[in-house]
Amino acid sequence: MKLYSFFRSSAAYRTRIALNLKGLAYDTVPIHLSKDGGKQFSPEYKAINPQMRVPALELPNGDVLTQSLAIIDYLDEVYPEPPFLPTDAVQRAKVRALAQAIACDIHPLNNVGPLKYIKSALGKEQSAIDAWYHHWILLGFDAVEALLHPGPYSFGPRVTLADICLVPQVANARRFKVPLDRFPKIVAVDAACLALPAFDKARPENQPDAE
Ligand SMILES: N[C@@H](CCC(=O)N[C@@H](CS)C(=O)NCC(=O)O)C(=O)O
Repeated sequence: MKLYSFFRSSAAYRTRIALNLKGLAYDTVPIHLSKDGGKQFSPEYKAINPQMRVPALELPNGDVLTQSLAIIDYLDEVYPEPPFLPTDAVQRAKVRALAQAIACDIHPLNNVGPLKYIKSALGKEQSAIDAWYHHWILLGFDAVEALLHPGPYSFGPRVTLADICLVPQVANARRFKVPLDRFPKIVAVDAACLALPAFDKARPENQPDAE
């Protein structure tokens, strides 16, 4: 398998964690999101992922999957061990809700494209962009903190999809110096996950394209 990835991309980070948890080997194809205006916009990459975003996962038969949550679902369906969702339907819904709170509500607001647009098209200063970034993470994390039941992972003793989404979002928050002291549960879950080799290996600084 080939993973089109960027070391700092949190959507790619989710996918790397999922691949590592399933014990699947893959080759990383780095797509630099800012060099030369962004390699994601090259015609070659657009042919791979018309959405011009990472990640994309190319399967051995040449099929290309996009959207980290869809890729992670695929991996969980095809490689069921260890499962990313609990067996109980209510717990499954809670895990998915936390994953979606991050992937659908928090992450899009502080993604590269929208931040670039605020800066160049709307002409905002970096301080305004940082304030925007902090605002949406803090608001989102207030809800995430209330939803978590660490034990030691987001929803008990097994890693789930919720952890796969949470850890990369915490990494983003730390990179942008968002204070995390009011989120003790988030910080504890993050630390428990990062102690696992599958999470550690997926960290941005451990990627072949890390800068
Ligand atoms: N919902 C998508 C988000 C993918 C995404 O937006 N990736 C970002 C990096 S984290 C990207 O490639 N951005 C490029 C751009 O906005 O130009 C997923 O989960 O895969």
